[in-house]
Amino acid sequence: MSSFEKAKTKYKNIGVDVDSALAALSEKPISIHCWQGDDITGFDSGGAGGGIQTTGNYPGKARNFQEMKADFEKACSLIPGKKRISLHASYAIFSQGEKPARNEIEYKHFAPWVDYAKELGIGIDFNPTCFGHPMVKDNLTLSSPDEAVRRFWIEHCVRSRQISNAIGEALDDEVLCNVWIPDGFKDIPADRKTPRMRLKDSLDEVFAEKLPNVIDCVESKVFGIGVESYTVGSNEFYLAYAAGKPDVYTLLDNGHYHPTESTADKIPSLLCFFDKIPLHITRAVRWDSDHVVLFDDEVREICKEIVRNNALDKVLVGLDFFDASINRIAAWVLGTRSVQKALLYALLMPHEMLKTAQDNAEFTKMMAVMEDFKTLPFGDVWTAYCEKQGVLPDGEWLDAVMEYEKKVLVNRK
Ligand code: RNT
Ligand code: ZN
Repeated sequence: MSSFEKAKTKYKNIGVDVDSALAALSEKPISIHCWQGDDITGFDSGGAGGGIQTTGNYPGKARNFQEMKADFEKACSLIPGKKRISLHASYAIFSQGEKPARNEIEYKHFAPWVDYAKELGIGIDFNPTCFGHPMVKDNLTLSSPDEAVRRFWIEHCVRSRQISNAIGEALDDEVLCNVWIPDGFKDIPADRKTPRMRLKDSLDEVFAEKLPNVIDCVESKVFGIGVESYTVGSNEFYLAYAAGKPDVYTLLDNGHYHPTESTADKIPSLLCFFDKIPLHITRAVRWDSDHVVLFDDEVREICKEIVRNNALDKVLVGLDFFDASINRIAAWVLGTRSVQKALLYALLMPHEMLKTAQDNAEFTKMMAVMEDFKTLPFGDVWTAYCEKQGVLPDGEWLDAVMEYEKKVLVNRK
């Protein structure tokens, strides 16, 4: 008997069917963020900013569309299951001599991405880029008191939604369009409400047009570097905003809450009221540092909540990390595979038995079953999944990345 067959029997003994877990996992798309490929530099000379930053200077980052495509494809070849690519507006592709402002971008600037997505057979998600730009004034965009600034970013977000819709039409798909803005103050504000009222008005304009191929969402945050004291788009603000708008959802980024808050626990709360929950899975080390996602407790808890609430089709799983200190392709592969591992881990749990135990107040049984589950042969199931999906298992994929680094990345000077 192979180790996989033995593992299957062990899971069967606790009432779990491994084959259906693997089938469910293979159907769940993960939206992989393009910005890990070049440290959020983008193609329109904007770069990061607005309280987010990469650290590190690992050689070989993608410098243009061609290089990013090649790198992303390399990563995809080592990642099992379904994928999507999450684009930022700053990754627009302009033809020679053309340089439209961010409030002038059009679908045609993303059509090459659509061709690429078609080639790979993957979907696209989209993000307006409201940072790393001279029109961010005094750390404000959609909440700015300067009407020219506010209008500029409203136009940018409107265009981003229209582009998302056109991408969705071209791919016969729905495109998640996520609005995150860096707006905030470094020091104690004198007025916390007026900027929020301006943001509310801006969002109303941004979301005014109904677009059938777009899933709209807003992403809150606690603080950023340089904007430590106050964030206009706080959790309460956006949660209330989304609750009042039937077509706007609130995105959970697990780096955007106070360190002892559980993002996993927010999922079942939101599921009581929303039919979709977009996620940015990241790893916050002491702050929203956006380290590469690992197969750790936090990610496992998030995935347990997705799976045990039968919400695989409701929770839109996206990634958001940017580490410039390690091989960027390995970062993509590790981060994505970690989330998939956590989903598989959750799919292998005997949720019905545990829920019944909870209802029967059998808390001793609950604790023991959860604890014993941890030493079941999960690794054998994951390895078998990688094999079935035709991707290298743990312990082998890194060689492929290193070979690519030697052949391709080191030549990028
Ligand atoms: C910033 C937000 C946001 C960005 C990306 C690049 O704190 O998490 O999602 O990381 O849009
Ligand atoms: Zn995020």
